[in-house]
Amino acid sequence: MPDGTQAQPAALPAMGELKTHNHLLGDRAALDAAWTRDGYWFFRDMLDRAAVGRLRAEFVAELERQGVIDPVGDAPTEASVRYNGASLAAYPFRMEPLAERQPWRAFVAEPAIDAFFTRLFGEPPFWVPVVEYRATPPAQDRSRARFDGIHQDGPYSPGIPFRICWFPLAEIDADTGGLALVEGLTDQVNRHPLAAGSNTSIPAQDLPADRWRRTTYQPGDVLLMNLWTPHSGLSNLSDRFRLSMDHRVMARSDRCPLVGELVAIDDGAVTVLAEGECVTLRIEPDTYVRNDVGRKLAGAAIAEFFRPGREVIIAFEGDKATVVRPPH
Ligand SMILES: O=C(O)CCC(=O)C(=O)O
Ligand SMILES: [Fe+2]
Repeated sequence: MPDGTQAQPAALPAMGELKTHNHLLGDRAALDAAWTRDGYWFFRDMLDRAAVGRLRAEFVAELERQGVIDPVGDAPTEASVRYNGASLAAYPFRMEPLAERQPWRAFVAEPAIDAFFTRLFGEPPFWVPVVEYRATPPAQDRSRARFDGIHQDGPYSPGIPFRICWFPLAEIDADTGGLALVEGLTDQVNRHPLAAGSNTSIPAQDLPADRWRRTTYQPGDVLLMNLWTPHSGLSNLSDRFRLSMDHRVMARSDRCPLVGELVAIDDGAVTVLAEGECVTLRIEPDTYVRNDVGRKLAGAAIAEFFRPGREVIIAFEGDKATVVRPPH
């Protein structure tokens, strides 16, 4: 390195534009082919903007409560929700107060939203209650790499074949960051280097530099991603909040996990009350019983972490649980 220069974060690869898949809606075979070829479906401006606006209003109200934006009153928030510079020392970076209110439930129950996904799948959707509410303020450290962490979602939830469903809630342009993905890498392989048995971020240089895609996202757009598609959030270099929600969706007739209230658990079995029915499944040593940060639990640690009454998500084969995880 020449004298006097500082280590710079690796430059962001050039970003191509996402394809749109709007024209494939209603054509099952073409949708499936695009899913395996491209690794995503991007639907531009197909969601009801008023419904998306009602969800955004919940985010905006929370940002006002946190004191990090000025009250918006009647001003439109579709394009911009500006950060007012207040301290972020106590800012809930994972929007915990919002997560507790579970606004996703009202959102997916909106008739227009439900109708879109029912049309997409040709049957009603099943929403896996794994949801992240993101209201990302401008990056404090503007010199760090723009990739938040390149990953695939598949290796973190083996056995639950959901589709990631990423909703921009206000405009997200190149400065605001948003989501970037690698197109056409859908082989079912874990691309994460392992360190001490755990997945670590995928290095950008392990991926083809000319396949990165993003777009200027608008409320009303939705991006669904294959579990094997490498992707990353990009840091926010704008002066406003980056607002998005990511959720996980399946078709009703897919192999959906059980979602319900934990009745009992130990290292040999789990009983859950789901849709009015009590179901007991075996837990074996290779059952991925995981905590909220993805660590596999065994023995007494299982009953210590999972308390009866809490919500659990369980994937299974026959009478054996393959994954037991909390929603968050
Ligand atoms: O929104 C982000 O920054 C990342 C989202 C993501 O990784 C996902 O939806 O799976
Ligand atoms: Fe992800």
